[in-house]
Amino acid sequence: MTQSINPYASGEPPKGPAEEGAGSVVAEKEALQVEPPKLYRVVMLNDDYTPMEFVVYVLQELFRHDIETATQIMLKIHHEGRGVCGVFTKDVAATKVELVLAAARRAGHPLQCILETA
Ligand code: TYC
Repeated sequence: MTQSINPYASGEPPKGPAEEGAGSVVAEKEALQVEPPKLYRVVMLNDDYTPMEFVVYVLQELFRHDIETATQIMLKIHHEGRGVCGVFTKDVAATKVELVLAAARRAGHPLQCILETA
């Protein structure tokens, strides 16, 4: 006898509705309560030494802001002491902070950047 690869082809005649439920597990139609992921702000801090151009470059390259938005954010940080670069899930936000700090260190600038819960 040849074996069928169709798992539903048991060779038995199809079961009626009454027979079908017997002994089987029924998945309850319960709405799964999936919480939205927590979000984190990447906040950049002002200092007296990092060149404005470097901050604008970082905001463009690492946060994908266009040059106008990057310049506005940089000026806000410069005038107000801090500014939000973007809002992300935890891992993404932590990676962005690491990338900013690494780029600043490599370039010899004291630029600081922190994570905040959004
Ligand atoms: N205050 C810096 C300057 O005058 C510019 C600057 C802006 C530095 C934003 C850091 O996050 C910063 N060169």
